[in-house]
Amino acid sequence: MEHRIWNPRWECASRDEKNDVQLARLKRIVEYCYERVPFYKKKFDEMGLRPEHIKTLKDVRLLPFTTADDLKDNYPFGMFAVPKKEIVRIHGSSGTTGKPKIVGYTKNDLDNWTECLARVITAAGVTSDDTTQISFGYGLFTGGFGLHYGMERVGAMVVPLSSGNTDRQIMLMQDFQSTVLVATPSYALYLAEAIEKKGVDKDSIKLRLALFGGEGHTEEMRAKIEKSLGILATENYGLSEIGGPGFSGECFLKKGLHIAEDHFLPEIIDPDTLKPLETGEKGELVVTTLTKEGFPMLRYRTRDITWLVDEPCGCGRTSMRMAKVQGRTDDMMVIRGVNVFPSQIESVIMSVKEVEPFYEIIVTTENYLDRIEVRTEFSDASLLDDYNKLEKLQGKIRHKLKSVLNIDAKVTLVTPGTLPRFEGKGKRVIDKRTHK
Ligand code: DLL
Repeated sequence: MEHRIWNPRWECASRDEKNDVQLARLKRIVEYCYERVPFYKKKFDEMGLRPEHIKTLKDVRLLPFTTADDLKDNYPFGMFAVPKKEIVRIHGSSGTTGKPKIVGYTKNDLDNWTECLARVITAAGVTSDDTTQISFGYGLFTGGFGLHYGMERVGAMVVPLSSGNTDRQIMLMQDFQSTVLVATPSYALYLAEAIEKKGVDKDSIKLRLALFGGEGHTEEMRAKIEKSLGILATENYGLSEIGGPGFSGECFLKKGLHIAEDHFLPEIIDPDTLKPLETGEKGELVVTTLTKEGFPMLRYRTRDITWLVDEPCGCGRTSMRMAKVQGRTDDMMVIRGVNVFPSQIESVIMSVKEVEPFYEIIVTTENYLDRIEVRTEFSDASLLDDYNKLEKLQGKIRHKLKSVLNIDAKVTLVTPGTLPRFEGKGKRVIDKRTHK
């Protein structure tokens, strides 16, 4: 198979070359923000900081952070750097409650965004021979439109199905002989299950690749979906605040997500002390956009936990990579003093062969203590008639959670098909605690 690099000029540039362009762009964007965004001007003035203080790349550390609250406070258009007239597209965060975080794109922003996606898409192995089914929601969510335009730029045939209506998705996937699926891993899992349940002839499905994004998933979960759909799945990452997907994506080697360093400057910080961490150290990803005109961001705190890898990849790209996101700082649950990420529970569940890859985590307070319940579906329906076996399996999972994560969880096994399935991003943690 041919493995193309969309833009070798930038994706294979030397570290020096990249640092030079990053520094020039950093200086320019800092000045631009200072002049055009009152929020930044005020912050700089309060700190006694002037754009000319930025002399090296490390000086990015002098800049103030930007947080989700800053976006909220300036809702909807307060942080735009150009008049509304120059904005040609709006997108926003996918949260379902409260006001969305709104971001705007100029014509150039859309062009750069599409370029970044063309890189991610090509790195995943998509070519102009592919037919791609886009099962991300189209709308304020950046996933649908972002991947859509990127696919078109690469020359793939786009089937813009959006999410939901699973039977129809399967029918059209067969009729159009789709070769690529773009979806959240949760939706891909749902689709895979539906294909299985309907008894669809596997030979009538021509999928070979999937591009997952919009949420994390464990390697174990990825392996299950890959096996069930008979595909290779790569993942890509981004967030609305920095423009959506296109920030980073895996190549077919799946050894970290390649970052578009000519458009973004990544940093890792300690989320508690806010101190910068070195390449390879795990912490919170912070991103400065280097080329955005409509909605530039200086040191945006993503809340996503990862680390950076600065070594050339076997695919030929030299880009800085980020490790698969380990979780969000705000997803971490402290259960009776033990830090637990939902992804760790997912790993344990995925390693138990007698259960389905569906689960739910319910956290409550009982007598002032945190209590965690993990619900998952047993695979073998005949277990319903055998209480002893069911109890034994429950005990086995409970023991595994205890030995791997050191948490004492209640494990509830439920009938196959009863836990929620998701058409977009999954929501598997229900935290009912009064004090978190
Ligand atoms: O989810 C952008 C996107 C769409 C990325 C499609 C990739 C593909 P938001 O709705 O603003 O934007 O949500 C951003 O989703 O901070 C992460 O916590 C999470 N996220 C996105 N991609 C990944 C990933 C889009 N590959 C938030 N792994 C981010 C883990 C991810 N988490």
